[in-house]
Amino acid sequence: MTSRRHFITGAATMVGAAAVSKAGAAGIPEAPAAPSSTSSAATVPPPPPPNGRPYNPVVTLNGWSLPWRMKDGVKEFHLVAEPVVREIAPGMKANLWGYNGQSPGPTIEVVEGDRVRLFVTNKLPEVTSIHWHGQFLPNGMDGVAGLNQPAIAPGKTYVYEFVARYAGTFMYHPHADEMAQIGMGMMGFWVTHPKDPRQHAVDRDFVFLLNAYDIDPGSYTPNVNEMLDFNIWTINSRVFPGTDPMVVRKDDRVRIRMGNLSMTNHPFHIHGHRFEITGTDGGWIPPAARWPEVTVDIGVGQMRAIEFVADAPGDWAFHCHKSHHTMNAMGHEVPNLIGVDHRGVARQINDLVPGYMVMGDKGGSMGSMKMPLPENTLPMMDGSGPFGPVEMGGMFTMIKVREGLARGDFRDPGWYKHPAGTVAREWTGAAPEPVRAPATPAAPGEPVATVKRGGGH
Ligand SMILES: [Cu+2]
Repeated sequence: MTSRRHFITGAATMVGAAAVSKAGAAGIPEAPAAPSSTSSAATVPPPPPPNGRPYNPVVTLNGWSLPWRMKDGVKEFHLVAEPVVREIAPGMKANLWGYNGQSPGPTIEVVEGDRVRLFVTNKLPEVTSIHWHGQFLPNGMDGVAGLNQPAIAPGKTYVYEFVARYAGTFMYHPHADEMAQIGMGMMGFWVTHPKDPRQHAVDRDFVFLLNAYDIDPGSYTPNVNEMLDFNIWTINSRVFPGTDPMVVRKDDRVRIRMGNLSMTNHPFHIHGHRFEITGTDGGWIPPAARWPEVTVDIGVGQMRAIEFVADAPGDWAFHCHKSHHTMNAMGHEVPNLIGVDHRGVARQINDLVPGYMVMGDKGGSMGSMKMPLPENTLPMMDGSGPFGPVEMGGMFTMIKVREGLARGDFRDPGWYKHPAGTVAREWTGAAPEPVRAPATPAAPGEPVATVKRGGGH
């Protein structure tokens, strides 16, 4: 990680604000470019703050935190709204809009009480603005174009300034042509750390945004006029197996902060542990008001912070529980053919369309099937684990709990090595007689009901 940290520091010297006039540029900080802009989308654990009040930095999954310049006691950031290319997962790239070379934009980290100045340069072909979701600020800094400020025209730079009054978790996104701009990936995370770093302290603090795209198989650019029918369900504009795992040390207290800027809710589910919801974008929840959960539903425009003690070693799934949200593009709009014997039909179609393949008459399991895909398209379920295909895509990642990791070591430790006798296995001896519900199962040869898939997300 050392080399990456150096790269971040180095990146701060890369001037990205070419569109800004020379006179203006002297007064505003450089706009650092994403350290992993188009070539990779690796998680960049941020270094401790170089100046200002101390805090425990968060780790943005498959993302990074934006460096600032301290000027006369004010933290100055420079965001550049611009088109970006984001690798969604190996094998698929998307033309998105984002900030400073990446979608989502970089995470902004400040400390309660900090005076913050944010320069926003518009390099998009249309007007934009930024709304600082959840912040308490002067009305004219709230970023709703037309209501609180004029829209930022292409090529122009605006400045926002306010005090980060309360510790908590927030987001930022445009409030101009939102359907297009949020649908193209314009959003970012904002964390205001407590003044006292011991308050709300955890060992590892992860953040990510939930977003979604409608990208037709074989194409690169999202359809932004889509209202409901998205087909790429992403964690920070990445899908499994492109999502990094959250690596934690056994017995660490872990926080995961998730914000939802997609157009539907996402019930996120943890395996092997239980958690408490400790924060929303409205603030921290008092300990006495928390209860145990294993799934948290995150509504549109909401943030939830969950906390747990990672006391169970292993590779634990962490994912949206809507099953079509853990699939990629090719999993959508496919008819359900489970239980239908269509070998004869397939033969006939094969005469007309060589290479035609019957999908899913034994269930949807396609982890071991290899079929031709349009270019720049991900298989519906992908990724392989130590025991075979994982058959997951979309909003899916893992929490990897390991003993003896160093503080600040977020490197993927590989697959969990299970102690002998602790893995489910094939049973070849005599098994107890199964007890069945009294309903009669379908007799062989009887027609089996089929259900049309697709629509209604
Ligand atoms: Cu979901």
